[in-house]
Parts: sequence; structure tokens; C-alpha cells
Amino acid sequence: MEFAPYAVGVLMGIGLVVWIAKRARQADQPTPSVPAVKREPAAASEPGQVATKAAEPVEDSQWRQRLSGGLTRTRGAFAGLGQLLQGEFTDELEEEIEDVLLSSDLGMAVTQKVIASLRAAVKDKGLKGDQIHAELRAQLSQILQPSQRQWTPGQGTQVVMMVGVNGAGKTTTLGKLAAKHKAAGRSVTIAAGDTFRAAAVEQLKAWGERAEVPVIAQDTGADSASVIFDALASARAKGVDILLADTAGRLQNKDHLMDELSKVVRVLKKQDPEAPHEVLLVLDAGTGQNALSQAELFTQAVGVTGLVLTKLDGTAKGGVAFAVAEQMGLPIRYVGVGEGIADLQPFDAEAFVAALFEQDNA
Ligand SMILES: Nc1nc2c(ncn2[C@@H]2O[C@H](COP(=O)(O)OP(=O)(O)OP(=O)(O)O)[C@@H](O)[C@H]2O)c(=O)[nH]1
Ligand SMILES: [Mg+2]
Repeated sequence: MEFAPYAVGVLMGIGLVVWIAKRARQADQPTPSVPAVKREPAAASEPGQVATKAAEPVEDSQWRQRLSGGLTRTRGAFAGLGQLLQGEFTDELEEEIEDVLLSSDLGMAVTQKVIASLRAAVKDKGLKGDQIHAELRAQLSQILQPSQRQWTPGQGTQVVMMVGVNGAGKTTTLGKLAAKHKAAGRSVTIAAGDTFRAAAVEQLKAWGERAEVPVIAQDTGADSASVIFDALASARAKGVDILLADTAGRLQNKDHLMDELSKVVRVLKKQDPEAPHEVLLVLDAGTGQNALSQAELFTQAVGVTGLVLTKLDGTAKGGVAFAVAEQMGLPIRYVGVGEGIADLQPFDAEAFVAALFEQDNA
């Protein structure tokens, strides 16, 4: 009896400890009433504007939405086909499909090829309605699949050179790539090879800050080949993994400007016969069939090894991806879906076709 108050005290003590432990556990849990907030990557269109600190992975669904949003018009046309394809595969229907593919920037050669294999498949397999639609989707996917190839950096300092026409998105893509390589644990240096435009170096330095990567630059008007050559010497001496070289925009049919670009490659080879290890042709996806001529002439001048399709979040129709994949056989390394540092995604053929066909992922 006399230790009853003591026992009550002990029980109360245990109760208190259990209650505190329970509260502590609850405090560790996320509050169920507050939904998780997805971070939007900050847009940065001005050179001096700092967007995000380093590469932040964009939510998978978010870039798909951007791509899908950008390809809205084309998707509308493709969805219209779905309704048309409910009937027989007549000559009129063939013409309708041809119109949709041509107006989506696929180009005549690819369009004809797709129509011919679709016609053959319909005949051989006796396809009808939805099956024809599915076959068209499969054919388009097949065209893009071989272009889904990524570049793997080798040993030693690897030079990645950005080339393309004016305003295609070279510098922006370079900045995004710097962040990507850095996030993958590689050391990165940027060479300001666009010595033509006065604001180019400033723009590049701003990207260097965003990606937290050093930029090697000389004065405007300096020789582009020697800027990149010196930057490579310095990067090799420091054991840098990736040297990203920007170049000035130029029209593919201006021979003297293309010769200048060939000179950059020639000079780099004196230091490393394998350099540049990757030459990325940046294509504004809205340029339509001109992209083919760009791909052809830049490849002749500097041996393009991969493509980047930019501005797919805008009004681009996207069909140019099929045209360059089919006719140039070049890999499409990345797609640009915005101006922010994280708005660059490895090219995914299935996701690209899905963005054109799927109504509900916009
Ligand atoms: N919406 C959108 N805008 C982009 C994308 N990529 C680049 N841009 C914008 O396109 C414009 C031109 O981009 P730059 O990177 O300066 O193009 P550039 O090829 O370096 O241009 P030059 O050096 O003048 O030849 C800028 O306003 C970029 O923000 C993209 O994927 N989506
Ligand atoms: Mg530029």
C-alpha cells in the first residue's frame, strides 16, 4: 500500500515519455494536409540574370508537359487524323495524312516514305481504324529510334563544340550542358569562342556563374580558333574533363564563315588529333526544312556528331526531328524545352512521339 503513490508516479512518468516520443515521431512526418510543391525551374532570358544555382533535375512530367505544350498545334493535327482514320484507307485519306505530315515539317521525303509503308502495312495486315493510327505512330517512332543515342565522354580533356546559325540557342544550350556535366561529377571549363558579338562573352560569363563553371575569354575581335586553342591548352594542363566551346552564329551558306569554323577544328587537332570530341549542331526546331541544309553544310565543314533541337516549348512543329533523323542519320542528343538552366532533356524518341499523339498529357 505504501508504495502505491510511487507506482502511480512511475506509471505517469512512462505515460509522459511515450506521449513525448509519439509527438516527436509525428513532427518528423510531412503534414498530410499540405501537398508537395513541385519546383518550377526559374526562367532566365537576360544574360545578367541568375536563374538557378546549379542543375536541378526537372520533374519528369514537367518537361514532358513543356514538350507536349510546345507541340500542341501538331498534336491537334495528329489527333484529327485519329478521327479520319476510322474509315477505309482511301486515296483521299492518304492525301489527308500527307497534308498533316507535310504541314508538321516532316518534309516530302520522309512523308512519302511513311505513307508508302503505311499503305503496305494496311494492305498486308488488313489494318482498320485505330489500328492504322497505331501503325502510323509505330512508323514515326521507328524513324526516331536510331537517333536516340547519347555521347559518352572518353578519357582526357574532351572538347564539345557548339555550332549553328544565329540565335539557334548555342550559348543557352552550352550553359545548360555545363550544369549537366557538372552535376554528373565532371570538371568543366567554358571557352568563349564567339569573339564576334560584343555581348557574347558577357552572356557566356553569366551562364558560367549560373553553372558555377570557369569561363576562359579574350577580347571581342580576337581570333576564335586561338581562343579555343588556348583554352584547350589550359584545360588539359589542369586536367579538366570537359571543355565546352561556344562559337559565333553563322549562316551555313556563307563560305568564309564556314571556313573560319573549319579552321577552329584544324587548329584544335594540332593539340589533340581527336578534338573536338563532340560537335553539337544546335537547331531551332522552328526552322523547318532549312534544318536539313544546316545539318548538311555544318557536317561538311566541321563533322557534326550530334544535334540539339531547341525551342520545342515554343511554336515549333517538331516534324523536323523526323526529317533530320531519317535523312541525316545524326543522333539527336538533347531537346531544349525552355530558357532555364534545367530545360535541356536527353532526346527520348518514345516521349517525342507520345507528345504528338497523346491528347491527355498536355
Ligand atoms: N523558349 C526557349 N527559348 C530558348 C531555348 N533555347 C534558347 N532559347 C532562347 O533563344 C534566344 C537565343 O539563344 P542563344 O543561346 O543566345 O542563341 P545563340 O545560338 O547562342 O545565338 P548567337 O550566338 O547570336 O548566334 C535566347 O533568348 C534564348 O533564351 C529553348 O529551348 N526554349
Ligand atoms: Mg551565342
